Amino acid sequence: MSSTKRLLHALIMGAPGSGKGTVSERIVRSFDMLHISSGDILRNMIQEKTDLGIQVNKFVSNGQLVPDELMLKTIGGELNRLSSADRSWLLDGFPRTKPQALSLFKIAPVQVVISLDVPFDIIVNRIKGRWIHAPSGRVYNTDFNAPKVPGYDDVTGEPLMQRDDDKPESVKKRLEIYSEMAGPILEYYAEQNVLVKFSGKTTNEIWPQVYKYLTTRIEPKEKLA
Ligand code: G5P
Ligand code: MG
Repeated sequence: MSSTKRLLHALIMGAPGSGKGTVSERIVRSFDMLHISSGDILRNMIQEKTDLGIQVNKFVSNGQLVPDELMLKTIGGELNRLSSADRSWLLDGFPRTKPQALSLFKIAPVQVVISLDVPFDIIVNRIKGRWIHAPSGRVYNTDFNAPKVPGYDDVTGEPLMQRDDDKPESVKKRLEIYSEMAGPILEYYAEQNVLVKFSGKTTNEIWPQVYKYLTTRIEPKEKLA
């Protein structure tokens, strides 16, 4: 098998609103990779009001991190499934703390960490216009990638919603937590030589760089439009 056909286990990191979900959607459209978002998993549990969903809701809706032990309970099964999956995958939103990174290393080491670097003042503005389709995790923005019919998902036609944690006070808290927590994790992955940083003010500026890089690691299923 040629090296470009090998399975790729990747993470996407970046501040809240930096475009992880948006870039991930483009990655899975262009490359045969599974996208697993810890935030989407948590929001689905919260919406379904499962026992774990009720426990995590108080943290998520206030913009706080879910404690590590509880987080591992919610996502541990998914990580074990990934470790034995015969697919390339892209994990979005996990790990968020050094202990989470160490747990992930034991279950499923990663070969690439895509780090998105977008200025915070730009992020605050774009989060105000975010709408999501919660069941799929598809993400829209009234200024950037508006749905075809305002308020409804392009694929299913179901109603879109705004996230509880997109209230300005929660966004501020999430950005503060990211500034505090991300450094040690980025350092940890830099030491492993798997960290690749992509900087820009818009997703359209960042995406071609990510696409070009990933083509050096995995065969694309479609050419960049
Ligand atoms: P999440 O769900 O992981 P965050 O806070 O890390 O949430 P978020 O908010 O989902 O990240 P994103 O995915 O980086 O942001 O960004 P996005 O949704 O793609 O883009 C943001 C908006 O900008 C969208 O409206 C998009 O359309 C628009 N946009 C994109 N590009 C552009 C552009 O170029 N221009 C413009 N104008 N707009 C653009 O985590 C949520 C919570 O879950 C818990 C925590 O409570 C967390 O706060 N959680 C965990 N807790 C502990 N440990 C973990 N591992 C956890 N994972 C989740
Ligand atoms: Mg996201």
